[in-house]
Amino acid sequence: MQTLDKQTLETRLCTLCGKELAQCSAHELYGALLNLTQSMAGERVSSDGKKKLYYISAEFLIGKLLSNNLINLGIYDQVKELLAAHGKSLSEIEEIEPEPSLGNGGLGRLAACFLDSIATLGLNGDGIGLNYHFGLFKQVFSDNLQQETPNPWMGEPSWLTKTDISYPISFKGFTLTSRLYDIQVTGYGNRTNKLHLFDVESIDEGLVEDGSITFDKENVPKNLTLFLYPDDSDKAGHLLRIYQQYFMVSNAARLILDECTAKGCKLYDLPDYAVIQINDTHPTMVIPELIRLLMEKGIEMDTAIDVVSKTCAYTNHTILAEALEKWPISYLKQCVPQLVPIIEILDDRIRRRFSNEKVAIIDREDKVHMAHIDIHYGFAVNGVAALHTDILKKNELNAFYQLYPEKFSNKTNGITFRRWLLHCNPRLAAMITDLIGDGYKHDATQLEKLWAYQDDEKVLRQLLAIKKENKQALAAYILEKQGLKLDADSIFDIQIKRLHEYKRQQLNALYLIHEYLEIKRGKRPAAPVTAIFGAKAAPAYTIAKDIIHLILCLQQLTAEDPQVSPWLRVVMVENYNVTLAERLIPACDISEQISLASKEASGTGNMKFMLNGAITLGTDDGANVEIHELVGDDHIYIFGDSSEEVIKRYADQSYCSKDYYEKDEELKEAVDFIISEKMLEIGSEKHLQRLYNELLGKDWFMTFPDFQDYIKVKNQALSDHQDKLSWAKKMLKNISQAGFFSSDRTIEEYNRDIWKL
Ligand code: 26Q
Repeated sequence: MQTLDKQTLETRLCTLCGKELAQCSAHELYGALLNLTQSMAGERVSSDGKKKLYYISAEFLIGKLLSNNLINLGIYDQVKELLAAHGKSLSEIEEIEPEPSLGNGGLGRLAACFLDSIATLGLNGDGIGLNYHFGLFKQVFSDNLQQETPNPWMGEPSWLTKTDISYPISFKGFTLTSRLYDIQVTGYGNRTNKLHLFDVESIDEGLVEDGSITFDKENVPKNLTLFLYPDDSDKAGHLLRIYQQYFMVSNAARLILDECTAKGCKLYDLPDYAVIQINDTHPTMVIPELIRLLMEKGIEMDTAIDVVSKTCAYTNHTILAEALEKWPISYLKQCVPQLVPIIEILDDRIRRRFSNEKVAIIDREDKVHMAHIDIHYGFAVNGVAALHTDILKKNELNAFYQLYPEKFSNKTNGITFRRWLLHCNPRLAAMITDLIGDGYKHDATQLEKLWAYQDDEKVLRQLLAIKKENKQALAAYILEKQGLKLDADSIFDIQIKRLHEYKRQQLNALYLIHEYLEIKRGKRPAAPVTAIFGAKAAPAYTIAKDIIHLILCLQQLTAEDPQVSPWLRVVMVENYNVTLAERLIPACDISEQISLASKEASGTGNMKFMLNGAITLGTDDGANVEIHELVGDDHIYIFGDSSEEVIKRYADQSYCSKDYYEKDEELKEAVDFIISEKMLEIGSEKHLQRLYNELLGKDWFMTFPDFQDYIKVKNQALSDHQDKLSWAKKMLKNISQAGFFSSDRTIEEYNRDIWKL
């Protein structure tokens, strides 16, 4: 770990600011600290071994960088103390930094955790993605509805460094010039790697009208890197995604070939120099593009295909059919015609080898199945949690598993403990260090030593006290930002994740309606509860936006009813992002992980909550299954149908939500309440009625069958929370077993089995 003595640190900061620290504004200090960390990170050795990993991803949800970098450079405490000595607060300075808006949810955050662990483990590996100027939209609430506005995040000073790397990237009818920007990735006490973000030179932020996220979707030279996942409800949106994806991977492929050639690689030995991890199907076009570029350089097609197949590996993050990318070949012809003959040959070769239509690349409707390219023409395929990988092998990708059993493996996701413990929960981290030393910071499995304190009342009470302080801090923050006054003595029950029907925020909402009605009947919960949500819905995802509307109406309903509000409050935080997650997770008592079993590939929020001493209330889905195995039945609340039952119910098409509605009085009452007079006074009939119809007519993610069990198990958790010491023991068990979910472990597995750096 680097160290700076106090005097050197002060001198360097004063020089950067050009004045005494006490005289500096928070903004000036932010600039100086950014400068200092960048130069310290640059001073670290980043010797390039022969082989390098390239992690290509459409998203990198990196979060704010200042504190993370200070921690990873080993100077956080020194900086904080120095500033305090001059009357300055580091947390005030942290507030100034805008959060980079380069991701949407789990997949992007995972990529960011992985970059941290790759650098921390001293591995030679960079990320490659796009430099979206407005990133994912900013969410604002008005009239209890989500509204989307642009989220500019690139002001000065910036963590981005402009490089002199640039490529001409051709599309049908025009060529764009790219420009590479880099962000340093500081490992915890180890090397500095890079996040490479490509941009277009001709980008025009002026295309975006003030306050709106609409823009001319046809003007690709000016719009290509404006937004992440722009509204893709129409053809222009789909084409724009294809333009973005090709731009990302063509740049990536050129950079990789240039770097390898500079190291003496002869192109046919590319697999000795590079391994490419394809994060979901979004970067899949890197396969045909690399083949094309190798052929341009004189390599014969058979060899090119062979070389690329030995270089690329693919991670699957979903089993939802609608999320698996399939592009009409006509769209590819329209945007990137140079790839089409290659994809046709790749398909042709597969059709000659295998007669099973299911494994074809171009299907009978002339759609290109991106995942199929990855599986046939990559050397490794992995799922992101044990259950997920099993389902891929047994169901979704079974036909491929039969062909290539040796390509498949599981890599259960992980999270970086630097951000998700040391940074976001310094109180808990300090307590852990006091008890077991700081070995756990490099070897997370050492957290198991905490279990020795399972009957130590002092330790258990300290854990409760820390949770309480974190809840008070969160309550103060929400009061300041959203004007909502929360009771830090109530149970904080939190569901924060992308809004999606399979994640079932609507099931949570139905429970809250049920509890509201119970309280109105005079039946109070075991303890006061604050139900907190955070979620963005994709702009074109109508039902998801209706669910947000329902939750916001419940927020108003519970806040305004004096009979209910002391016992039940509903709160939805606006513009949920990494920075908010860092405040919410340490303050959580109950972690809601209630996806329909079989649908959540892994989840990573579940791991962050566990590490911070929240108890999981969840289905046996994704990585919840592994959490369940690690902590045992007594330290988790599991409910609902199993993944086998759910898969069977889909297969035999036997589910009819109305049957449940008609047989279950309490369920019927809760569903009907959505369009009750009371709700229509608060909300919009259009949205509420549409959601009601959706639930009664379809309920595709089967909330009704799990409703009663959810109520029962959740109420059990609320009543168990009353026994403080036994609850604290559950917390301790969860923290002590969380080590498995360090992304350092995950990355070691990727490197051992796939990358072999
Ligand atoms: C695809 C086609 C068209 C438009 C958009 C998309 C698209 C965009 C984003 C498809 C998927 C995503 C993001 C997926 C994602 O975040 N998946 C999550 O990945 C996490 C890390 O592995 C898992 O923990 C979560 O379970 C999984 O949902």
